[in-house]
Amino acid sequence: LIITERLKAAVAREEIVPFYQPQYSLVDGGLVGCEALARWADAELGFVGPDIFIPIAEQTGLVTVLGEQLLKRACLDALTWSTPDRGLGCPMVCVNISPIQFERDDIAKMVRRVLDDTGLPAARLEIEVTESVLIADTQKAAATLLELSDMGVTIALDDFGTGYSSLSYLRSLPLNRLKIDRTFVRDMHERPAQQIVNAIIQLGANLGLCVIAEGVETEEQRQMLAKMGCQDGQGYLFSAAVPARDVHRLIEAAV
Ligand code: G
Ligand code: G
Ligand code: MN
Ligand code: NA
Repeated sequence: LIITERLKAAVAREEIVPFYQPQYSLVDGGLVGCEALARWADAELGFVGPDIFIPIAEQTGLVTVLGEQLLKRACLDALTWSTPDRGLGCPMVCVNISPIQFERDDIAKMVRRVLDDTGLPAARLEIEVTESVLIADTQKAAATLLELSDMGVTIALDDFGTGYSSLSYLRSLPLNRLKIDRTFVRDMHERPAQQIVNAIIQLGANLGLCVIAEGVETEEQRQMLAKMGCQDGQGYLFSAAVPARDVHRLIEAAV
């Protein structure tokens, strides 16, 4: 298949790069983090979305090399976000790890290697996993997350509330953050979704987890979330993912 061949070449040339979507505190407006989202512009195929090429990378095994490449790039980019006067106040970098990659590779070892190679402090890195990483081999997944956590890397549970959620994960895993799936935020004008969002926020608060809402698109949603006590938000209301070179503008614009 042509796309697989193009993808192979793009990975070899390191043409797939992270863009960054900012995450803001709904309390004080501060820029708390940037989620790395893979972007590929191919000379022949044009723009190809990660929803297309990540699954292909998973099927072909390319995801191992691509995943490490993107993580390394993200760590190097994040190092340029630190300004001396801000110190630890500089934004975290949040990187998605594919469930397939999580299952197949030794992710803890890979992350350790990348942190050592780049010199990014572990505390600046957040790894985003979905609940599906816990399905195949819960014991192994838990051990890997614990290893990451012991390094000082923080762990976010992505797309929370969809998929095969089991609340027991929340007490047995070293999680730092829940990301409320954007479908709930989208439907928040309706009672049920609003109640679910509220319940997740309360759950997070009771468990000492930070909660971030994904897919915040309207001012109304932002205000509702803030009123409900949701710490952070991310979405088109604030910004779509931007190229690495534009992140400094987001840093300067934030309060
Ligand atoms: O950025 P966008 O909304 O188009 O992303 C579509 C999907 O691809 C999302 O589910 C997102 O989590 C996933 N995705 C984007 N970038 C990466 C990445 O670097 N690694 C992995 N594993 N998934 C990614
Ligand atoms: O699965 P994950 O949560 O990593 O997916 C992130 C995806 O969500 C990216 O593809 C990103 O482009 C997309 N995204 C980011 N903000 C918004 C938003 O406000 N609305 C919608 N519909 N998608 C968003
Ligand atoms: Mn994500
Ligand atoms: Na998500």
